[in-house]
Amino acid sequence: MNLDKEVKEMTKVRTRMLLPSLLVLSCFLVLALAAMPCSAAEVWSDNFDDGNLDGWFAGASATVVDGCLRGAGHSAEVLRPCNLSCGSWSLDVLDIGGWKEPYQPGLYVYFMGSDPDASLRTFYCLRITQGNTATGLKYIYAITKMDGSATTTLASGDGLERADLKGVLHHIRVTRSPDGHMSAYVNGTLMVEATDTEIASSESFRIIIGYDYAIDNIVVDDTPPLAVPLELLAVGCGITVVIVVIAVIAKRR
Ligand SMILES: [Ca+2]
Repeated sequence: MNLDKEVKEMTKVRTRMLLPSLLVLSCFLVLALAAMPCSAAEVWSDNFDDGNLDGWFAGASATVVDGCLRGAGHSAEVLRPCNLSCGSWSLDVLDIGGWKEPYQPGLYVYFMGSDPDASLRTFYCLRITQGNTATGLKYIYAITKMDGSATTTLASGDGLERADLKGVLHHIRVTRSPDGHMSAYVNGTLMVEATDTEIASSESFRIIIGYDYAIDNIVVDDTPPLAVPLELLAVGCGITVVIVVIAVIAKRR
């Protein structure tokens, strides 16, 4: 047996020895991927295209205009029963202007909250306000908590600096995982995240909006957010495919 042949034979033997563990590893990866939630489970949604606020408890200044929820006064409040504590809350928000009008309250999305009549008030809220920068304007996103006695800011993050906020469309998605990790994405970009488990249950979904905003396409979904980022999932899939291909080639030799 010449040296070349010997090296080839040794490589073959080594690959064969490694095969069982590679196959077990790939099986684990495939099973892990299969266990990931992949189908959306909508709990409720409203696109306001029916022109009304049926299903909501709405303040007098809340209204529907052109298929969107609007606040006719300085601020409007809408609320509906919702017991979701893990999953996602999505909505589209169009900034329709009125920037720097007096009494502008921003936009508060209380994605988890106690019954408004409860003696002990609790909530987690995505608070969107506006701020000045050296050359323009920006949105400021914060996740806040009311634990029954005081409101605290768990985390906050700044949005992009812009010359003007009027006409900006945000697709907002807030997620909360079973371990209390909350993330707020704006047009797919993570803006703010925090982990808190003090409030474990919810009875209501509530929004307070100023007249600057038009809200549409609210979707509440109980699919737990992915514990593993999509990028890592893609890498996992890639590794599995490579391992399977190596296994097949080695077996055929
Ligand atoms: Ca609509």
